[in-house]
Amino acid sequence: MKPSTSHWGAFSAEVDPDGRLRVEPHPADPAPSPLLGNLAAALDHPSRVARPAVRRGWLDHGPSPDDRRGRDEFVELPWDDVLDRLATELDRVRTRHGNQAIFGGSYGWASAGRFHHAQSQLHRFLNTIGGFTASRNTYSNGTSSVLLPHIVGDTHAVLRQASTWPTIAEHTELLVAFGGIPEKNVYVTPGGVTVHGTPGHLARLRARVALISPLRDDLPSTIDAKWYPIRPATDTALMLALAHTLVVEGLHDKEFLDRYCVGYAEFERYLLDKDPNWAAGITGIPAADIVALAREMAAKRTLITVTWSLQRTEHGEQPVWAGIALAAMLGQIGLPGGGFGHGYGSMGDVGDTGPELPIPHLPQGTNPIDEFIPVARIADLLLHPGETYDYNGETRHYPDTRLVYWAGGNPFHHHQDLNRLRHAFTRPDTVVVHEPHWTATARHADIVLPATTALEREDLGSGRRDTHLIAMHRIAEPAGEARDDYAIFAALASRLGVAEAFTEGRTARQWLEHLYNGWRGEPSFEEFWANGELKLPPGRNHHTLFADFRADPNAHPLKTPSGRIEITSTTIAGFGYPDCPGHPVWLPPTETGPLWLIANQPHTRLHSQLDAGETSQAGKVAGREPVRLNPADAAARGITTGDIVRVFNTRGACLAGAVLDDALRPGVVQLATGAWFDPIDDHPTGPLCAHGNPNVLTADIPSSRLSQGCAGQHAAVDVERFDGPAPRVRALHPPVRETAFRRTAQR
Ligand code: PGD
Repeated sequence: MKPSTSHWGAFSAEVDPDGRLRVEPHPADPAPSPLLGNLAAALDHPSRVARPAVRRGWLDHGPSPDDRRGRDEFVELPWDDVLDRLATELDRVRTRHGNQAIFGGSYGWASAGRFHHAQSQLHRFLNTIGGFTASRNTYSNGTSSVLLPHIVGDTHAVLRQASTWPTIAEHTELLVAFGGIPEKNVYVTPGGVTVHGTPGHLARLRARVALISPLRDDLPSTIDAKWYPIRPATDTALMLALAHTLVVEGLHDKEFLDRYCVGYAEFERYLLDKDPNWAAGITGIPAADIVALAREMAAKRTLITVTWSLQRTEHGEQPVWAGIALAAMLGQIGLPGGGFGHGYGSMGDVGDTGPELPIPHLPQGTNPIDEFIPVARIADLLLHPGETYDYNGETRHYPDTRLVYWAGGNPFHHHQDLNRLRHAFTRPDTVVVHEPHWTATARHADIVLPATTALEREDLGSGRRDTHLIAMHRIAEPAGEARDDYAIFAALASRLGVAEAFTEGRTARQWLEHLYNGWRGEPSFEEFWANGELKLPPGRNHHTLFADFRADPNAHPLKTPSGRIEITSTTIAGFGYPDCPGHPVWLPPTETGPLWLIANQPHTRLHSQLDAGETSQAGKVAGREPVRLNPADAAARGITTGDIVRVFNTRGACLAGAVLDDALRPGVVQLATGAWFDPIDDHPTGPLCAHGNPNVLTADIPSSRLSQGCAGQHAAVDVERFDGPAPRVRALHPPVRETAFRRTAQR
């Protein structure tokens, strides 16, 4: 067995003599992730890209905008031929249009491994050839990462140095969890996680938990909680009514608000008519429950947590900002077990006790081009070159993009309104994708280069707050003709005359040694590699967010303009954005519909990764992604568990497999992200995704003009039983002749 790691946990693995991948979780892991069951598909699934492939239209007619992308056939060609063509095209674009015409934002999680991190490889390569238009922020918390600097100054502290679980377990008496603490997400940390501590911490919670979510299972069933089945997208109204109750009953901490905050008076004036009856009508939570919860919050050591999913919505700034304002009114920010937290249950490292250490990484060099887009504006970039948009107080414009280069991400999974994205992808001259699998993004490219998976190469693996650095050994030979992203870029760099600048003369193994030695001298690289891992020094068990600030706000001011928590921000007010004014406000969603879709993270895979894997496939219903409905909504539509249903709105439609579940409040349906997009253009009911990708339904609108974050978590939809002949799901089969891969162990 050889050691390796993934975003969802460390493991050792080997290929059996009969060709089967055997995987064992790391012995120190008390709660291994079920997603390890997907790994075998990373080796030999027919969806692997076996050989370099070029789209027929691009090959025959050359680079140009083309609406056949995603509908055309592919021609497999030898590596050298494709690399020659691609090098020529990169040179044409940078010479004729300038490097800003290359979009290399290439968002995506790719796989664990510090050196072969696909996005870093791409950025280093593009920087070496003169730069590219980049992307900023993330789909995870792109709204908060723009908002928080204005409100509490330090995004890093909130997102990465949250109060730890042991501190919460010991001190918190009441945990008010907006969005809950969904256990499925805590198995995942970017880069890897060796010891999954959070499930154990959750089991040890002593606090009473108020679960505020439309989904009852947004909290482990072992936790005894009161469920407040709130209407989606209305948490801000509930927070404002809780704040209102604190004010009218004199339960707010005036001293804390005076000493540690600015702009409270203006917010209090706004609160005057936001009483519990007003909020009950919006949220569906009875006014008496709101009053009782506010009183309990004031009486107990209370931690307010808001998941990242709540900011992945239209007006996503508001629940984060209102949650901070509410916590400030309770006056417990900086006290153990009290205050505010953001992202518990959104990611494995939030509240974790592992060390926060710099981990070796591939230097990306410097991008000479200063153009960027907020990451979720990709379709606007391609559709509206030259047009202006607002972002965090700036007026920016979209550069004219001729070439899109993607490695390690799947925009046809992660972006919203996929039919609009398809249209946007007709615009560039050339689209290049490195992928291990024939994902929808690969199918919408002109040039598809087969990339190895982490099991097929050597690397260093460790995540934020990981307890170990893992020597990721090669477990199997590359599938087909797949090459490492590094090898692909090195070959292109050589054709473009910058080989030395890109590789610095090192092989991949020499890079690993170089990165390791630059990070740590002891033990030697050879020893570390032979051991298979290095245990990192322990982190801190107890930590309270903003404890220093609370102890002495003058010695430890926040990095906001005032040095205090900005309940009203004059900076944001000064931007004059109606969709994000100067303090937290209630802004209703612009869409309404018979049902409200929650498009959340799946529990059977990470995003769209390894949808072909066993764990992911075992979760499908009628061969499609499961959509959960409340039994009352299902009965009204004549739907029963196991039916194929059509989920639709004005933007698009998808098929899914129905599951009836009273863990959803009535009026809510839930369809996780990540089923590989399988578009059918000419279906009699209109275009649809046969497989159940919810991003055909979500709106490609920003959370607001402030952050331009993605709003993919929600959509107004309806659902009907699908009685006709159901189209076959083709997404897991390659668009070229199928290759029978044979797993072989690495010798
Ligand atoms: P992944 O499925 O992880 O999704 O979006 P992201 O694009 O990161 O895609 C990673 C891709 O990289 C996979 O296709 C994988 O095969 C490929 N890959 C893996 N290893 C390698 C490698 O070594 N080299 C190369 N070249 N490729 C590799 C995730 C994004 O989706 C995120 S982070 C969030 S939080 C968003 N969440 C939502 C949401 O809540 N709701 C909706 N509706 N939409 C969302 N989209 C966002």
